[in-house]
Amino acid sequence: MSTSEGAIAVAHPNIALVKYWGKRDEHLVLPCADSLSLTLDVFPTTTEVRLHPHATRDYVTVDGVLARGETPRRITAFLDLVRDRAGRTERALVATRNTVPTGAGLASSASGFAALALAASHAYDLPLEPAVLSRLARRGSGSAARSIFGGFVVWHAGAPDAPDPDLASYAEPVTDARVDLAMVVVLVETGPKPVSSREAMRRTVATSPRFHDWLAATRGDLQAMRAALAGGDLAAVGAIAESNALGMHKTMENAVPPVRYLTDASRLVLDSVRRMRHAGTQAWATMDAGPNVKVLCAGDDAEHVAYELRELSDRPTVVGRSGPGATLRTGA
Ligand code: 2P0
Repeated sequence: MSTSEGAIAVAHPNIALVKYWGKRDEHLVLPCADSLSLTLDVFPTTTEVRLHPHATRDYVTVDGVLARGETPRRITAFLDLVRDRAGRTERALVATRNTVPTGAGLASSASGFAALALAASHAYDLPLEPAVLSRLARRGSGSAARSIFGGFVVWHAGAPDAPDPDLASYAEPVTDARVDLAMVVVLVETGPKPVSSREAMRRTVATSPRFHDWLAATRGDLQAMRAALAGGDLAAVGAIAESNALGMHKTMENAVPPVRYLTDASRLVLDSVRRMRHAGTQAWATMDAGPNVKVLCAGDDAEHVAYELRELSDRPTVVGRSGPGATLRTGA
């Protein structure tokens, strides 16, 4: 929905097959390397931005509860970017709802800032074309740049020596992918993250002796992943994604002090995935800044893989498939 004074937008999380881990510019949220993801059709975030001309500050509710601290601070900083560009000054009421199970650590900042970017740009009468919206969402949270688009998406880091590096770093759909990929999310644990991904990335860049090797490896993975998607090679997609995720975790585990998101329970799921693979099921794992494991498989195998993982891990599973980009909600 979009009127002169408010808009509602919906966006979904994305899971990276080739990860973003490390910024070269914190203020502009510019990554060190390109990344590539699949936007899912589960766990949407719905965000309403309504202008409030008489308010002296922004108000933010998350799932109906007034938010305090870091969340409203980041949202106000983001709205300031939109207001600057639109030449507007009104404060706003921002109401956001997630359907992610509490503490699932499932990229709610990606869906959250993608939905906020779309709703806020319309509320402030600043409709933006998708690549520009992606650059804007990036300023809220890097991975949000990718959730502007559906399906497979590549986020360009942009050349460090570009005349305006901000202009060069945006996401766009991968149009030649020929793989039907599903992701079975295994909800390993709930609870807050030990360290935010922002701080964890900062620490990894500054202290991990593996960081430069990680960058070289992930750049190679990106090229190989694009070829595997275009070639319809599911086994290569799965193998590259799993090795990229393990490499990212190893890199941050070598930071000082180490960043450890994977728990014993995560490692048990990883073992189950390996055993399933040895038994002939095409399945590979990826993990982000939290203990949950997402298991990649063919779309046709997803229900069977979800069933097996539920039996093996005794944890809930959710099947995610290729989902849409951020959309305005109409008729609200
Ligand atoms: C990714 N992650 O590519 C990587 C892999 C988590 C692991 O992007 O600091 O919330 O707001 O730009 O995007 C999570 O970090 O971090 C993330 P900021 P973001 O999906």
